[in-house]
Amino acid sequence: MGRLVAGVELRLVRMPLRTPFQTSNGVSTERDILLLRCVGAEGEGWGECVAEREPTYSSEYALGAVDVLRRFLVPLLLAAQVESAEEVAPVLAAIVGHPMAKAAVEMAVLDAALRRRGESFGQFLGATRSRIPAGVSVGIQPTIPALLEVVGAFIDEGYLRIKLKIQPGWDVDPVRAVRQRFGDELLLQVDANAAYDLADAGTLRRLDDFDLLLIEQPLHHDDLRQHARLAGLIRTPICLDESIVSARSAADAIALGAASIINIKPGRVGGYLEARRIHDVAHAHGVAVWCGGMLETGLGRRANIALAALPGFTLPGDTSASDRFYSRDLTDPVTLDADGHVAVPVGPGLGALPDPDALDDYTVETWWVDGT
Ligand code: OSB
Ligand code: MG
Repeated sequence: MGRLVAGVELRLVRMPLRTPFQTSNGVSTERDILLLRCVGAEGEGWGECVAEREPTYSSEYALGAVDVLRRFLVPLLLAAQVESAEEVAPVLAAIVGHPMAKAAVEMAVLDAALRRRGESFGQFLGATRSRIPAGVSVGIQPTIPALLEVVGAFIDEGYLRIKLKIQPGWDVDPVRAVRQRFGDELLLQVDANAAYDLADAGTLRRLDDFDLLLIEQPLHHDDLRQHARLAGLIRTPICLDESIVSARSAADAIALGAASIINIKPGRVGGYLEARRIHDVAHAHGVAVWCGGMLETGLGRRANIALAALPGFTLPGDTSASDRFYSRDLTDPVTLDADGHVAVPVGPGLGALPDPDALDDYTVETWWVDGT
């Protein structure tokens, strides 16, 4: 067999969002996404780096990922002549940090390896379902009436769980309004993106009245101990996102009582293999997990859906359809079925490729890194 990876193409794409997406970190109107295509003797594989344009959700950002990939990670990958995705993380471990950049490399190698042997992401990861329930993440809106309209439209489309972004000043009132309008049966949760302090426990406790599934990342990334304290002060289960960067930190968070639920984002934890290990650790401890999102294209979206079909993913994830964010995706769109589920892809690898025209239209810049 020829080499799995002979060269790597990096491609920065810029995709307009259908509507602005606002979180406690700021508002975005377009998404910059770095794609990584590894090219080998018998085919190619695609990876998607979830780093955003600016380092507001994590310390990584798209052009920073380009730099560390070109300078360090891709040369290491090419020199190692890997033949499987399992070899990637050990090869890249010499470089500290940069999990999103590393995850994109591993994803591309995994896609190439799986396409070569005709296996899907879902088969490889251990998916046990052919479709999964879809949730949707709803940004901070200008007014409560606007929020009710947006949430109502998502419910009409079939979404089975609503997540509201919150921040100080946009928390108790919007949550109450959504609960009142859409009823007690609605699966509802909130995400603070680290916008609160332990001193805000009084405000956060007021959310206990609304029977939320969970509150996601109320406090700072590094505040594991304080999340554990907060868990003793409020009834709403605490779910961690930003704080969980590896299977090790997941084990720590569980042991400390800082999280009773975990949001798994493969990019944040260095890839799909580490994501599966977090699933396994959490599952063994009876901690529920769900699959988060980072406004992925149809590539990363499909990989996330495959992961979310593992047995420990017992809560609906941010695994929405392509048209949640994009009028025109890079790939065939991911769609919702009649009862609010998305299908686990079945084709080899990711089960889809970018459409060359869409790719052309969205590309801002490309770089080629080869082994010579
Ligand atoms: O905290 O989950 C988050 C988007 C970008 C950065 C962080 C987050 C999010 C989302 C959107 O909530 C999830 C999605 O639907 O892709
Ligand atoms: Mg989050």
